[in-house]
Amino acid sequence: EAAAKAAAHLADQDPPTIFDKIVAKQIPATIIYEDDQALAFRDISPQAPVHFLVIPKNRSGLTRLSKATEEHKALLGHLLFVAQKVAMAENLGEGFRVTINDGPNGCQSVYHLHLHVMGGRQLTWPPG
Ligand code: DGP
Repeated sequence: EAAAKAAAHLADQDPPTIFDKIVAKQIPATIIYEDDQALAFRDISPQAPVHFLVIPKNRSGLTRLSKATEEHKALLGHLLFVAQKVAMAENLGEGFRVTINDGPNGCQSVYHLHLHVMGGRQLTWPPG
């Protein structure tokens, strides 16, 4: 209870992101999955034939993965579960990649936690 309040307070202090506007349906996005906690929509700059993002509707302090606390564990698990569920619905049974960019070195550009899910072609490794 106290931890949830602290997380909500922190979230209030984070500036709104473009993804908050997508959650609020204030700007358009191609939404392909939605539940009470998560939203999945197609990336505006796809790096693979299928490239979508999975985000928590309420960031609750999760501007980036490295801000995660014990209270976020269930939400993080849920986002990963949604990633594979939507990947299967997108016919990515041959395989796909889930990526989370964290911070400057991780090339993160939107500070609202998001999972990239990419597939639909042979991906290569290592990434850049
Ligand atoms: P990252 O670098 O990990 O923070 O990735 C942010 C991703 O978000 C990037 O692949 C492009 C995508 N993106 C940024 N703005 C928008 C937007 O307004 N709509 C959609 N659909 N995707 C966006």
